[in-house]
Amino acid sequence: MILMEHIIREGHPVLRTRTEEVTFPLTKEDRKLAEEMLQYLINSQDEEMVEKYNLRPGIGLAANQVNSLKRMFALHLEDDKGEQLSFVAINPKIVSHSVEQTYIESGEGCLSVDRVVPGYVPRYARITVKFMTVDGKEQKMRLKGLPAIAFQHELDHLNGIMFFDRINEQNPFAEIPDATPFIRE
Ligand code: SB7
Ligand code: NI
Repeated sequence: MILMEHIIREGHPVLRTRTEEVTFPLTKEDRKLAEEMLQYLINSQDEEMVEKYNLRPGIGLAANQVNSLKRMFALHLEDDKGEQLSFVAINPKIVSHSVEQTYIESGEGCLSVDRVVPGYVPRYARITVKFMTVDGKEQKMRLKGLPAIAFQHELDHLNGIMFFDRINEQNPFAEIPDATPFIRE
C-alpha cells in the first residue's frame, strides 16, 4: 500500500528524470504499481482512510512520484458532469490540443511539494489524448476542465517537469493569453 512516506518530495532527482516507455504485456510488477497508484488516489479521497493513514488527498499520481521510472500515471476524479474518471494511463501522449488555455484560479499543488507555490499554471483548455490501458488496449479520449489540467500535470511529471516550472517568475499572476480560468470548488 502506498503511503505518504513513499511519496518522493521535491529535490529528489527522480522527479527531474524523464520516465521510460513501458512494454507490453505488463510485468506483474508493472501491474501492481498501476493498481497501487490508483488505489492510493481512491484511499486519499476516502475520509476514513485519510484519517487512519494520514494521506494527503490527490486526484493524480505519476510513477516517478513513487520512485519508479515507468511511464505511467493514475487519475481519479470527477469531470464537470459529475462522471467519475478513474484510470491508469501508460505511455500517454497529447495528440492534439486547443489554442485556448486555462489555469486553476487558486493555483496547483502537488503531493511531492510540501509548500504552497502561488501563481497561475497555464494549461491547454482541451486535449485529445492517447494512452495504453493496463490490459494493453489503446485508449483515445477528449478531456477538458479539471481532467485536462490534471492529465497535463501528470504528463509533465513523466517528463521531469514540476507545475511551478510553468509559473511566470516575474509575475506569478500575470494574465495568460487566450485563457479562461478554471474555478475549483
Ligand atoms: C492540481 C492538483 C493536481 C493536478 C492538477 C492540479 C494533482 C496533485 C497531485 N499530484 O501531485 C499528482 O502529481
Ligand atoms: Ni504532482
